[in-house]
Amino acid sequence: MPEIVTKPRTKTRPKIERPKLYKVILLNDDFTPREFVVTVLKGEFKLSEDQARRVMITAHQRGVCVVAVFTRDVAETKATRATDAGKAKGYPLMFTTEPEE
Ligand code: TYC
Repeated sequence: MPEIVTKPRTKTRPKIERPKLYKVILLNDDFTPREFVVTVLKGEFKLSEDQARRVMITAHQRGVCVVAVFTRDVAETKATRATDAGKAKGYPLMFTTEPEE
């Protein structure tokens, strides 16, 4: 049987930077129906009924609420799609993004 000779790894792996993360933030307004906000949070951000209600109520009471955190592209795409879902119904519902510290 031929011997299997493995040489120790000498190459160093290049360090991979962790991508910066972005928060998607829900803003309160006086017009969008609560149920519609909950529906958008479940559909676009895959929140459970319970999570969606808590996020909606927090934004309603405090003015804003962090919905979730993603890489920049995903955060911006979801914020735009969720804002557009409100716009399509004539609501001023608004999602923004901001980088994490
Ligand atoms: N404030 C809205 C109302 O009373 C409900 C609402 C909650 C709208 C959260 C937006 O981000 C929001 N109908």
